[in-house]
Amino acid sequence: AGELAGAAERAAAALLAPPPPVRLGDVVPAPEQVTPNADADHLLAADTVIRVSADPAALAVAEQLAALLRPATGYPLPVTDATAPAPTGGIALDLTDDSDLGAEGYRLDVTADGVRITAGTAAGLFHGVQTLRQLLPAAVESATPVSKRWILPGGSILDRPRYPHRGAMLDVARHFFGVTDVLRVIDHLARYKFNRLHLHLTDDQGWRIAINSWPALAAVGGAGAVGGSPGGHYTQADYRRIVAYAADRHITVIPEIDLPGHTNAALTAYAELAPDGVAPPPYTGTEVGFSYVDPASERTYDFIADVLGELATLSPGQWLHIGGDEAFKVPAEVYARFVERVQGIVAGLGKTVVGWHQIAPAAHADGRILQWWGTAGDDPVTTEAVRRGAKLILSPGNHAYLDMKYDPDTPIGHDWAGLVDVRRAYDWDPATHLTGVCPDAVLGVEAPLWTESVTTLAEIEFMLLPRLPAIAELGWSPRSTHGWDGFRRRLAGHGPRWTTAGIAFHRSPEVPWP
Ligand code: TNX
Repeated sequence: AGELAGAAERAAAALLAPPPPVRLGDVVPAPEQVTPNADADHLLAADTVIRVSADPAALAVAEQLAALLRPATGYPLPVTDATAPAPTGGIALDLTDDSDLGAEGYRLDVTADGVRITAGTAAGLFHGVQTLRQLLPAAVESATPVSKRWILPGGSILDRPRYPHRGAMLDVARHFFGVTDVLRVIDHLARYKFNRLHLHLTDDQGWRIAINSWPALAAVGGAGAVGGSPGGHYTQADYRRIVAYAADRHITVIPEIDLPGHTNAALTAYAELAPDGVAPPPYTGTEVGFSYVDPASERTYDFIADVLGELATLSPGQWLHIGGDEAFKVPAEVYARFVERVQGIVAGLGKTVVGWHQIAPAAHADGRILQWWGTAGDDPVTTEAVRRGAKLILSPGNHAYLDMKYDPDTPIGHDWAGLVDVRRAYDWDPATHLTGVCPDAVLGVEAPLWTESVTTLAEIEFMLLPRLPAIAELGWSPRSTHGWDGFRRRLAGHGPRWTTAGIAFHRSPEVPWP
């Protein structure tokens, strides 16, 4: 009986105990270098001030930091110019020309007297702010004031990304997701230091971006979705809003117009693009590979030049994604010449072309990027394209696909590339994944979410979390930090953060959630 009472007491004590303090290294993605100093914890206070270099982009990051911290702390956290007289301490955001930190790196120093984030760019400051956010208690995610000791663990972090391309893809064609849903996804990407959002804007089931020169694409081609769900499309103003919101979070949007296949929606709007000149009916199923725009018609290339031209104007980023996957009905030779022409159109617009790895057989074009989505880890055609100069983004279906089921019981998603649980999403190395590809050719990683079976924002979040942070860590953290046990322990601390922020996620049994 005494033993039982002891156990009950211990359980009660565990319930009453404050949650364990966040440690300096408890960050996802894992930072490059962490140097804790147990004697240097810093306590935020009601009179904490945020001081920032006099630079508009840095000032914007300071305002974002204040906006993150104000709701839960209830502190006013005024943002002031670094040169203005202010009490010592507080939080300082410093832009310096320290070239060691690169385009996205930062340094974070926490001492008893104050907190300082140093970076060479506003993007670096922004990533530092994401780290700072994770170092505060999970209650910082609360939308309303919480009474807490807002303590930051003392010490220093030096952090830079392993890869320049850290992306996620959202398929808004199979099911349409409105602007506010996309903005919320961007928020999730920003937390984990992603810097690219690839939007799969067109497919057989829907055309989701208004094109002024071909208005029926969106008006007619955007009307439907998989399973008869409501369709929809972004006006150009909507799209600009997404691009601007992403840019404010140092994320570049990469628009994809999938060509020559996956084009049934376009053909429903413009029969002249169809190989037989007949508009097909709208498609609400989930088969692939049956549709294509007529590669033998000059009108097709006018259409492509117009569409990509408008998108290039709307997209300040460097990249246009031309799809290229699963054009099963187009003969290989015809397909290669088609891709070469489209690559030329993209180059003519001053942009860099990205395509799924099926475009590999086409001739090299300056700077072109292939997105690998295979499951084999070995493909001579892709290897050869890389030898001719192509760069690679890695999205292996059996590790990085967010539409794969976690386990046999996952209610939505696919399993053609196998089940992708959190460990499978995490345990691979982009540098060595594709046999015969030199590590220098790898630009980074991308996690695609196809949405044949995903219909709501909550379902998007359920598929993203907790796998998105796994892909984030592969893209950001040096390989020396890689380790499943450490990762799942750090990841576990994010469960309460998501819950507090009202974000749905999959409580994977592989992760020791508190
Ligand atoms: C293959 S991956 C496709 C998509 C599907 C996806 C489903 C790729 C480039 N093409 O059209 O949505 O599988 O997992």
